Amino acid sequence: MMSRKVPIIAIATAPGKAGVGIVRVSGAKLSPLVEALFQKPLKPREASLLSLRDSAGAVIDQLIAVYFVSPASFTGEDVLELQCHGGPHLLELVMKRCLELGKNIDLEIAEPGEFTLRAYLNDKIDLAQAEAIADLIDAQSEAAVRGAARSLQGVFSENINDLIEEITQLRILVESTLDFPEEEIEFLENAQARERLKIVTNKLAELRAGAQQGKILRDGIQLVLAGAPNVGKSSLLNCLAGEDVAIVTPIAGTTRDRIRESINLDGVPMHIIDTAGLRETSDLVESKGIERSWDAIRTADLVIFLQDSNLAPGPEEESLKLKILGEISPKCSVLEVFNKADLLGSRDAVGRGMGLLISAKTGEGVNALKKKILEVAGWDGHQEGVIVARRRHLDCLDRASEHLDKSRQFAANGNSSLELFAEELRLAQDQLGQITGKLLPDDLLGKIFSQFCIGK
Ligand SMILES: Nc1nc2c(ncn2[C@@H]2O[C@H](COP(=O)(O)OP(=O)(O)OP(=O)(O)O)[C@@H](O)[C@H]2O)c(=O)[nH]1
Ligand SMILES: [Mg+2]
Repeated sequence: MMSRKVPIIAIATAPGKAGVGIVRVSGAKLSPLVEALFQKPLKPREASLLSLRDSAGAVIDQLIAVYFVSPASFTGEDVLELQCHGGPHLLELVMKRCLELGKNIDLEIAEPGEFTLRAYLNDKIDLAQAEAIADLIDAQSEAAVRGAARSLQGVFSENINDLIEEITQLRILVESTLDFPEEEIEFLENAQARERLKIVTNKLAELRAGAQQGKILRDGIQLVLAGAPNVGKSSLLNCLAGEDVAIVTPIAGTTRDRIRESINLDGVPMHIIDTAGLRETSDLVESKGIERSWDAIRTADLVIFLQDSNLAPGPEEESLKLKILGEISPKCSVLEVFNKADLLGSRDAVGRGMGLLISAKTGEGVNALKKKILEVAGWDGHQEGVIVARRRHLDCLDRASEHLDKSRQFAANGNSSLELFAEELRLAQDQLGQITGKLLPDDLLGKIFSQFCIGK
Protein backbone atom coordinates (compact mmCIF):
# COMPACT_ATOMS: atom_id res chain seq x y z
CA MET A 1 0.00 0.00 0.00
CA MET A 2 2.77 2.43 0.92
CA SER A 3 4.30 2.77 -2.51
CA ARG A 4 1.21 2.55 -4.72
CA LYS A 5 1.13 5.22 -7.38
CA VAL A 6 -1.95 4.03 -9.31
CA PRO A 7 -5.11 6.18 -9.37
CA ILE A 8 -7.61 5.10 -6.72
CA ILE A 9 -11.38 5.23 -6.36
CA ALA A 10 -13.81 4.71 -3.48
CA ILE A 11 -17.26 5.62 -2.24
CA ALA A 12 -16.51 8.39 0.25
CA THR A 13 -19.88 8.49 1.98
CA ALA A 14 -21.25 6.04 4.55
CA PRO A 15 -22.90 2.81 3.37
CA GLY A 16 -26.69 2.96 3.17
CA LYS A 17 -29.28 5.26 1.65
CA ALA A 18 -28.86 9.03 1.74
CA GLY A 19 -29.77 12.13 -0.26
CA VAL A 20 -26.30 12.34 -1.75
CA GLY A 21 -23.49 9.81 -2.11
CA ILE A 22 -19.99 10.73 -3.16
CA VAL A 23 -17.55 8.74 -5.27
CA ARG A 24 -14.02 10.04 -5.09
CA VAL A 25 -11.11 9.44 -7.45
CA SER A 26 -7.50 10.49 -6.92
CA GLY A 27 -4.54 10.04 -9.23
CA ALA A 28 -1.54 11.74 -10.78
CA LYS A 29 -3.39 12.56 -14.00
CA LEU A 30 -7.15 12.11 -14.24
CA SER A 31 -7.95 14.15 -17.35
CA PRO A 32 -8.21 11.03 -19.59
CA LEU A 33 -10.75 9.55 -17.17
CA VAL A 34 -12.73 12.81 -17.02
CA GLU A 35 -12.90 12.91 -20.83
CA ALA A 36 -13.93 9.26 -21.02
CA LEU A 37 -16.67 9.74 -18.42
CA PHE A 38 -18.17 12.98 -19.73
CA GLN A 39 -16.79 13.37 -23.28
CA LYS A 40 -15.34 16.77 -22.38
CA PRO A 41 -12.81 18.33 -20.04
CA LEU A 42 -14.04 19.88 -16.81
CA LYS A 43 -13.09 23.29 -15.50
CA PRO A 44 -11.17 22.88 -12.25
CA ARG A 45 -13.06 23.63 -9.03
CA GLU A 46 -16.37 24.23 -10.76
CA ALA A 47 -19.53 22.27 -10.11
CA SER A 48 -20.86 20.75 -13.35
CA LEU A 49 -24.25 19.05 -13.68
CA LEU A 50 -23.63 16.05 -15.91
CA SER A 51 -25.06 12.71 -16.97
CA LEU A 52 -23.05 9.58 -16.49
CA ARG A 53 -23.87 6.84 -19.00
CA ASP A 54 -23.18 3.13 -19.09
CA SER A 55 -21.51 1.37 -22.02
CA ALA A 56 -24.87 1.06 -23.82
CA GLY A 57 -25.46 4.81 -23.51
CA ALA A 58 -28.16 4.59 -20.83
CA VAL A 59 -27.99 7.21 -18.11
CA ILE A 60 -26.81 5.81 -14.76
CA ASP A 61 -27.24 9.05 -12.86
CA GLN A 62 -27.37 12.78 -13.23
CA LEU A 63 -24.67 14.04 -10.92
CA ILE A 64 -22.52 16.96 -9.95
CA ALA A 65 -18.84 16.58 -10.77
CA VAL A 66 -16.09 18.67 -9.24
CA TYR A 67 -12.57 18.36 -10.57
CA PHE A 68 -9.51 19.46 -8.59
CA VAL A 69 -6.23 19.68 -10.42
CA SER A 70 -2.97 18.73 -8.73
CA PRO A 71 -1.54 20.05 -6.45
CA ALA A 72 -4.57 22.07 -5.29
CA SER A 73 -6.58 19.17 -3.89
CA PHE A 74 -7.01 17.15 -0.71
CA THR A 75 -4.50 14.48 -1.74
CA GLY A 76 -2.23 16.76 -3.72
CA GLU A 77 -3.04 14.71 -6.85
CA ASP A 78 -5.80 15.29 -9.39
CA VAL A 79 -9.08 14.57 -7.60
CA LEU A 80 -12.51 13.99 -9.13
CA GLU A 81 -15.53 14.07 -6.88
CA LEU A 82 -18.82 12.76 -8.17
CA GLN A 83 -21.82 13.80 -6.10
CA CYS A 84 -24.46 11.27 -7.04
CA HIS A 85 -27.85 10.34 -5.65
CA GLY A 86 -27.18 8.40 -2.48
CA GLY A 87 -28.34 4.87 -3.23
CA PRO A 88 -25.94 2.01 -2.50
CA HIS A 89 -26.62 0.15 -5.77
CA LEU A 90 -26.42 3.34 -7.77
CA LEU A 91 -23.05 4.19 -6.24
CA GLU A 92 -21.78 0.69 -7.02
CA LEU A 93 -22.81 1.22 -10.66
CA VAL A 94 -21.01 4.57 -10.78
CA MET A 95 -17.90 2.92 -9.32
CA LYS A 96 -18.13 0.09 -11.84
CA ARG A 97 -18.42 2.51 -14.76
CA CYS A 98 -15.44 4.53 -13.53
CA LEU A 99 -13.37 1.36 -13.15
CA GLU A 100 -14.33 0.28 -16.70
CA LEU A 101 -13.34 3.60 -18.21
CA GLY A 102 -10.34 3.92 -15.90
CA LYS A 103 -8.81 0.64 -17.01
CA ASN A 104 -6.25 2.30 -19.26
CA ILE A 105 -5.04 4.54 -16.45
CA ASP A 106 -4.90 1.51 -14.09
CA LEU A 107 -7.63 2.81 -11.78
CA GLU A 108 -7.97 0.64 -8.67
CA ILE A 109 -10.19 0.51 -5.60
CA ALA A 110 -8.67 2.46 -2.69
CA GLU A 111 -7.50 0.81 0.50
CA PRO A 112 -8.65 2.12 3.88
CA GLY A 113 -7.17 5.54 4.58
CA GLU A 114 -5.40 5.70 1.24
CA PHE A 115 -6.69 9.17 0.27
CA THR A 116 -5.50 10.59 3.59
CA LEU A 117 -2.23 8.69 3.29
CA ARG A 118 -1.61 10.39 -0.05
CA ALA A 119 -2.42 13.78 1.47
CA TYR A 120 0.20 12.99 4.10
CA LEU A 121 2.81 11.67 1.67
CA ASN A 122 2.31 14.74 -0.54
CA ASP A 123 2.87 17.06 2.45
CA LYS A 124 -0.66 18.40 2.50
CA ILE A 125 -0.98 17.46 6.18
CA ASP A 126 1.31 15.95 8.77
CA LEU A 127 0.69 12.67 10.55
CA ALA A 128 -0.99 14.16 13.61
CA GLN A 129 -3.40 15.97 11.27
CA ALA A 130 -4.06 12.79 9.29
CA GLU A 131 -4.92 11.01 12.51
CA ALA A 132 -7.14 13.93 13.46
CA ILE A 133 -9.24 13.31 10.34
CA ALA A 134 -9.99 9.76 11.52
CA ASP A 135 -10.60 11.05 15.05
CA LEU A 136 -12.96 13.76 13.79
CA ILE A 137 -15.02 11.14 11.99
CA ASP A 138 -14.96 8.74 14.96
CA ALA A 139 -15.56 11.44 17.59
CA GLN A 140 -17.97 10.23 20.27
CA SER A 141 -18.99 13.61 21.67
CA GLU A 142 -19.18 17.26 20.64
CA ALA A 143 -16.15 18.03 22.77
CA ALA A 144 -14.23 15.29 20.93
CA VAL A 145 -15.26 16.83 17.59
CA ARG A 146 -13.90 20.20 18.66
CA GLY A 147 -10.70 18.63 19.94
CA ALA A 148 -10.13 16.73 16.69
CA ALA A 149 -10.89 19.85 14.64
CA ARG A 150 -8.23 21.74 16.57
CA SER A 151 -5.70 18.98 15.82
CA LEU A 152 -6.68 19.02 12.17
CA GLN A 153 -6.10 22.78 12.08
CA GLY A 154 -2.57 21.97 13.17
CA VAL A 155 -2.67 23.25 16.76
CA PHE A 156 -1.17 20.05 18.18
CA SER A 157 1.47 19.89 15.44
CA GLU A 158 2.44 23.53 16.01
CA ASN A 159 3.03 22.87 19.68
CA ILE A 160 5.14 19.83 18.86
CA ASN A 161 7.10 21.71 16.19
CA ASP A 162 7.77 24.62 18.57
CA LEU A 163 9.18 22.18 21.06
CA ILE A 164 11.31 20.47 18.43
CA GLU A 165 12.61 23.87 17.34
CA GLU A 166 13.62 24.80 20.89
CA ILE A 167 15.41 21.49 21.37
CA THR A 168 17.15 22.00 18.02
CA GLN A 169 18.45 25.39 19.15
CA LEU A 170 19.74 23.83 22.33
CA ARG A 171 21.41 21.02 20.41
CA ILE A 172 23.10 23.47 18.04
CA LEU A 173 24.54 25.25 21.05
CA VAL A 174 25.82 22.07 22.66
CA GLU A 175 27.17 20.58 19.50
CA SER A 176 29.02 23.73 18.52
CA THR A 177 30.60 23.70 21.97
CA LEU A 178 31.68 20.11 21.42
CA ASP A 179 33.57 21.30 18.35
CA PHE A 180 35.54 23.80 20.47
CA PRO A 181 36.43 21.82 23.56
CA GLU A 182 38.50 24.62 25.12
CA GLU A 183 35.32 26.68 25.54
CA GLU A 184 33.35 23.88 27.15
CA ILE A 185 34.07 25.04 30.65
CA GLU A 186 31.72 27.99 30.54
CA PHE A 187 29.25 26.53 28.14
CA LEU A 188 26.58 25.34 30.52
CA GLU A 189 26.59 28.68 32.32
CA ASN A 190 27.05 31.01 29.39
CA ALA A 191 24.49 29.49 27.12
CA GLN A 192 22.04 29.12 29.97
CA ALA A 193 21.64 25.56 28.82
CA ARG A 194 20.15 24.37 32.09
CA GLU A 195 17.57 27.18 32.16
CA ARG A 196 16.60 26.56 28.57
CA LEU A 197 16.29 22.87 29.22
CA LYS A 198 14.01 23.63 32.13
CA ILE A 199 11.75 25.75 29.93
CA VAL A 200 11.55 22.98 27.33
CA THR A 201 10.80 20.41 30.05
CA ASN A 202 7.98 22.53 31.44
CA LYS A 203 6.46 23.02 28.00
CA LEU A 204 6.58 19.30 27.36
CA ALA A 205 4.92 18.62 30.71
CA GLU A 206 2.12 21.01 29.77
CA LEU A 207 1.67 19.32 26.42
CA ARG A 208 1.57 15.89 28.07
CA ALA A 209 -1.10 16.99 30.52
CA GLY A 210 -3.17 18.34 27.63
CA ALA A 211 -2.65 15.18 25.58
CA GLN A 212 -3.79 13.04 28.50
CA GLN A 213 -7.04 15.00 28.54
CA GLY A 214 -7.25 14.61 24.78
CA LYS A 215 -6.85 10.85 25.05
CA ILE A 216 -9.77 10.68 27.49
CA LEU A 217 -11.85 12.76 25.10
CA ARG A 218 -11.00 10.54 22.15
CA ASP A 219 -11.24 7.08 23.69
CA GLY A 220 -13.59 7.73 26.57
CA ILE A 221 -13.53 5.77 29.79
CA GLN A 222 -14.25 2.05 30.17
CA LEU A 223 -16.24 1.96 33.38
CA VAL A 224 -17.05 -1.46 34.85
CA LEU A 225 -19.71 -1.97 37.51
CA ALA A 226 -18.65 -4.91 39.64
CA GLY A 227 -19.67 -6.42 42.95
CA ALA A 228 -21.60 -9.21 44.61
CA PRO A 229 -25.04 -10.17 43.26
CA ASN A 230 -28.01 -7.98 44.14
CA VAL A 231 -26.08 -4.91 45.27
CA GLY A 232 -27.70 -2.86 42.49
CA LYS A 233 -25.18 -2.83 39.62
CA SER A 234 -27.82 -3.08 36.91
CA SER A 235 -29.93 -0.48 38.72
CA LEU A 236 -26.92 1.85 38.71
CA LEU A 237 -26.37 1.26 34.99
CA ASN A 238 -30.01 2.15 34.32
CA CYS A 239 -29.72 5.20 36.52
CA LEU A 240 -26.56 6.46 34.74
CA ALA A 241 -27.95 5.67 31.29
CA GLY A 242 -31.29 7.31 32.08
CA GLU A 243 -33.21 4.32 30.69
CA ASP A 244 -33.94 0.69 31.48
CA VAL A 245 -31.08 -0.95 29.67
CA ALA A 246 -30.59 -3.89 32.04
CA ILE A 247 -33.04 -6.21 33.76
CA VAL A 248 -33.38 -5.57 37.48
CA THR A 249 -34.97 -8.09 39.86
CA PRO A 250 -34.64 -8.92 43.58
CA ILE A 251 -33.21 -12.30 42.56
CA ALA A 252 -29.46 -12.59 43.10
CA GLY A 253 -27.76 -13.59 39.86
CA THR A 254 -30.11 -11.73 37.51
CA THR A 255 -27.43 -10.42 35.17
CA ARG A 256 -25.75 -13.27 33.34
CA ASP A 257 -23.78 -11.47 30.64
CA ARG A 258 -21.99 -8.17 30.22
CA ILE A 259 -24.28 -5.31 29.23
CA ARG A 260 -22.71 -2.28 27.57
CA GLU A 261 -24.09 1.20 27.32
CA SER A 262 -22.32 4.37 26.24
CA ILE A 263 -23.22 7.72 27.69
CA ASN A 264 -21.69 11.16 27.76
CA LEU A 265 -20.51 12.69 31.00
CA ASP A 266 -19.49 16.33 30.65
CA GLY A 267 -18.52 15.66 27.02
CA VAL A 268 -16.48 12.60 27.96
CA PRO A 269 -17.62 9.34 26.35
CA MET A 270 -18.28 6.82 29.10
CA HIS A 271 -18.57 3.16 28.13
CA ILE A 272 -20.32 1.49 31.03
CA ILE A 273 -20.27 -2.28 31.43
CA ASP A 274 -22.69 -3.94 33.85
CA THR A 275 -21.49 -7.38 34.87
CA ALA A 276 -22.80 -10.57 36.44
CA GLY A 277 -22.58 -10.45 40.26
CA LEU A 278 -19.37 -12.01 41.55
CA ARG A 279 -19.90 -15.10 43.71
CA GLU A 280 -19.12 -18.81 43.89
CA THR A 281 -21.70 -20.72 41.86
CA SER A 282 -22.31 -24.19 40.49
CA ASP A 283 -24.61 -22.81 37.78
CA LEU A 284 -22.75 -23.23 34.48
CA VAL A 285 -24.35 -20.25 32.73
CA GLU A 286 -23.78 -17.96 35.68
CA SER A 287 -20.16 -19.04 36.07
CA LYS A 288 -19.53 -18.28 32.39
CA GLY A 289 -21.05 -14.85 33.00
CA ILE A 290 -18.79 -14.32 36.01
CA GLU A 291 -15.73 -15.21 33.91
CA ARG A 292 -16.80 -12.44 31.59
CA SER A 293 -17.15 -10.06 34.53
CA TRP A 294 -13.48 -10.70 35.33
CA ASP A 295 -12.51 -10.15 31.70
CA ALA A 296 -14.25 -6.77 31.83
CA ILE A 297 -12.52 -5.88 35.10
CA ARG A 298 -9.13 -6.68 33.59
CA THR A 299 -9.61 -4.25 30.69
CA ALA A 300 -11.35 -1.45 32.62
CA ASP A 301 -10.05 2.10 33.04
CA LEU A 302 -12.13 2.40 36.18
CA VAL A 303 -13.99 -0.18 38.28
CA ILE A 304 -16.85 0.75 40.57
CA PHE A 305 -16.87 -1.81 43.36
CA LEU A 306 -20.50 -1.56 44.39
CA GLN A 307 -21.72 -2.76 47.78
CA ASP A 308 -24.94 -2.68 49.75
CA SER A 309 -24.65 0.01 52.41
CA ASN A 310 -27.17 -1.84 54.60
CA LEU A 311 -25.08 -4.95 54.98
CA ALA A 312 -22.30 -5.10 57.52
CA PRO A 313 -18.97 -5.49 55.75
CA GLY A 314 -17.71 -9.03 56.04
CA PRO A 315 -14.60 -10.94 55.00
CA GLU A 316 -16.23 -11.71 51.62
CA GLU A 317 -16.32 -8.03 50.62
CA GLU A 318 -12.75 -7.60 51.74
CA SER A 319 -11.49 -10.62 49.78
CA LEU A 320 -13.54 -9.61 46.72
CA LYS A 321 -12.00 -6.16 46.87
CA LEU A 322 -8.50 -7.62 47.10
CA LYS A 323 -9.23 -9.94 44.20
CA ILE A 324 -10.43 -7.01 42.06
CA LEU A 325 -7.34 -5.00 42.99
CA GLY A 326 -5.23 -7.99 41.96
CA GLU A 327 -6.88 -8.31 38.55
CA ILE A 328 -7.05 -4.70 37.31
CA SER A 329 -4.48 -3.21 34.92
CA PRO A 330 -1.85 -0.86 36.40
CA LYS A 331 -3.58 2.30 35.13
CA CYS A 332 -7.04 1.33 36.40
CA SER A 333 -8.52 2.67 39.65
CA VAL A 334 -11.19 1.16 41.87
CA LEU A 335 -13.91 3.31 43.34
CA GLU A 336 -15.80 1.91 46.32
CA VAL A 337 -19.46 2.89 46.21
CA PHE A 338 -22.25 1.97 48.64
CA ASN A 339 -25.75 1.65 47.25
CA LYS A 340 -29.30 1.59 48.63
CA ALA A 341 -28.78 4.68 50.77
CA ASP A 342 -32.56 5.21 50.71
CA LEU A 343 -33.02 2.14 52.91
CA LEU A 344 -30.63 3.41 55.55
CA GLY A 345 -33.07 5.89 57.06
CA SER A 346 -31.34 7.66 59.87
CA ARG A 347 -28.84 4.84 60.34
CA ASP A 348 -25.28 5.35 59.30
CA ALA A 349 -23.81 3.35 56.47
CA VAL A 350 -22.64 0.57 58.72
CA GLY A 351 -19.06 1.45 59.53
CA ARG A 352 -18.45 2.75 56.03
CA GLY A 353 -18.11 6.47 56.36
CA MET A 354 -15.29 6.49 53.86
CA GLY A 355 -17.02 5.45 50.63
CA LEU A 356 -19.45 7.19 48.32
CA LEU A 357 -23.05 6.68 49.35
CA ILE A 358 -25.71 6.55 46.63
CA SER A 359 -29.14 5.25 45.83
CA ALA A 360 -29.54 3.87 42.33
CA LYS A 361 -33.26 3.84 43.06
CA THR A 362 -33.80 7.50 44.06
CA GLY A 363 -30.75 8.96 42.30
CA GLU A 364 -29.39 10.31 45.59
CA GLY A 365 -25.64 10.86 45.44
CA VAL A 366 -25.45 9.96 41.76
CA ASN A 367 -24.36 13.44 40.64
CA ALA A 368 -21.54 13.36 43.16
CA LEU A 369 -20.65 9.90 41.86
CA LYS A 370 -20.51 11.20 38.27
CA LYS A 371 -18.16 13.97 39.36
CA LYS A 372 -16.01 11.50 41.20
CA ILE A 373 -15.86 9.15 38.19
CA LEU A 374 -14.53 11.97 35.99
CA GLU A 375 -12.08 13.06 38.65
CA VAL A 376 -10.69 9.55 39.25
CA ALA A 377 -10.45 8.97 35.49
CA GLY A 378 -8.23 12.04 35.29
CA TRP A 379 -10.60 14.44 33.50
CA ASP A 380 -9.95 17.97 34.68
CA GLY A 381 -13.20 19.40 33.35
CA HIS A 382 -11.68 21.87 30.89
CA GLN A 383 -12.92 21.20 27.41
CA GLU A 384 -11.69 24.48 25.97
CA GLY A 385 -8.48 24.14 24.07
CA VAL A 386 -8.25 20.36 24.48
CA ILE A 387 -6.77 18.58 21.50
CA VAL A 388 -7.64 14.94 20.93
CA ALA A 389 -4.69 12.64 21.34
CA ARG A 390 -3.98 8.96 20.92
CA ARG A 391 -2.13 6.39 22.96
CA ARG A 392 0.65 6.63 20.35
CA HIS A 393 1.04 10.37 21.00
CA LEU A 394 1.10 9.89 24.76
CA ASP A 395 3.76 7.17 24.47
CA CYS A 396 5.95 9.45 22.33
CA LEU A 397 5.50 12.34 24.78
CA ASP A 398 6.32 10.05 27.71
CA ARG A 399 9.48 8.79 26.06
CA ALA A 400 10.51 12.32 25.04
CA SER A 401 10.07 13.39 28.62
CA GLU A 402 12.24 10.51 29.88
CA HIS A 403 15.02 11.59 27.53
CA LEU A 404 14.76 15.19 28.70
CA ASP A 405 15.02 13.97 32.30
CA LYS A 406 18.16 12.05 31.43
CA SER A 407 19.67 15.03 29.62
CA ARG A 408 19.00 17.10 32.72
CA GLN A 409 20.92 14.58 34.80
CA PHE A 410 23.84 14.75 32.39
CA ALA A 411 23.74 18.54 32.47
CA ALA A 412 24.01 18.35 36.25
CA ASN A 413 27.24 16.37 35.84
CA GLY A 414 28.87 19.36 34.20
CA ASN A 415 30.84 19.36 31.00
CA SER A 416 32.16 15.82 31.25
CA SER A 417 28.79 14.55 30.04
CA LEU A 418 28.08 17.12 27.34
CA GLU A 419 28.00 14.53 24.59
CA LEU A 420 25.51 12.39 26.45
CA PHE A 421 23.48 15.51 27.18
CA ALA A 422 23.31 16.25 23.45
CA GLU A 423 22.46 12.65 22.61
CA GLU A 424 19.49 12.60 24.98
CA LEU A 425 18.24 15.82 23.43
CA ARG A 426 18.41 14.19 20.03
CA LEU A 427 16.47 11.16 21.26
CA ALA A 428 13.79 13.38 22.79
CA GLN A 429 13.52 15.21 19.50
CA ASP A 430 13.14 11.94 17.58
CA GLN A 431 10.21 10.95 19.77
CA LEU A 432 8.48 14.28 19.17
CA GLY A 433 9.16 13.94 15.45
CA GLN A 434 7.29 10.63 15.42
CA ILE A 435 4.10 12.41 16.43
CA THR A 436 4.01 14.58 13.32
CA GLY A 437 5.54 11.81 11.24
CA LYS A 438 8.87 13.48 10.53
CA LEU A 439 10.67 10.43 11.84
CA LEU A 440 8.54 7.38 11.67
CA PRO A 441 9.24 3.70 11.19
CA ASP A 442 7.55 2.54 7.95
CA ASP A 443 5.58 -0.30 9.52
CA LEU A 444 3.93 2.15 11.88
CA LEU A 445 2.65 4.25 9.00
CA GLY A 446 0.88 1.25 7.48
CA LYS A 447 -0.62 0.38 10.85
CA ILE A 448 -1.98 3.87 11.45
CA PHE A 449 -3.66 4.23 8.06
CA SER A 450 -5.07 0.71 7.94
CA GLN A 451 -7.33 1.70 10.85
CA PHE A 452 -9.10 4.26 8.68
CA CYS A 453 -12.32 3.40 6.85
CA ILE A 454 -12.45 2.94 3.10
CA GLY A 455 -12.97 6.20 1.22
CA LYS A 456 -11.10 8.42 3.69
N1 LIG B 1 -34.14 0.37 47.90
C1 LIG B 1 -33.27 0.21 46.94
N2 LIG B 1 -33.26 -0.90 46.21
C2 LIG B 1 -32.36 -1.03 45.22
C3 LIG B 1 -31.43 -0.02 44.93
N3 LIG B 1 -30.65 -0.44 43.90
C4 LIG B 1 -31.11 -1.66 43.56
N4 LIG B 1 -32.13 -2.02 44.35
C5 LIG B 1 -32.88 -3.28 44.32
O1 LIG B 1 -31.97 -4.35 44.56
C6 LIG B 1 -32.33 -5.48 43.78
C7 LIG B 1 -31.18 -5.92 42.92
O2 LIG B 1 -30.88 -4.91 41.99
P1 LIG B 1 -30.06 -5.17 40.67
O3 LIG B 1 -29.80 -3.87 40.05
O4 LIG B 1 -30.72 -6.21 39.85
O5 LIG B 1 -28.74 -5.76 41.33
P2 LIG B 1 -27.46 -6.38 40.57
O6 LIG B 1 -26.27 -5.98 41.37
O7 LIG B 1 -27.47 -6.02 39.16
O8 LIG B 1 -27.72 -7.92 40.78
P3 LIG B 1 -27.16 -9.14 39.87
O9 LIG B 1 -27.44 -8.85 38.46
O10 LIG B 1 -27.94 -10.28 40.38
O11 LIG B 1 -25.72 -9.29 40.18
C8 LIG B 1 -33.56 -5.06 42.97
O12 LIG B 1 -34.70 -5.47 43.62
C9 LIG B 1 -33.48 -3.54 42.96
O13 LIG B 1 -34.73 -2.92 42.82
C10 LIG B 1 -31.45 1.16 45.73
O14 LIG B 1 -30.67 2.10 45.57
N5 LIG B 1 -32.39 1.21 46.70
MG1 LIG C 1 -27.55 -7.11 37.47
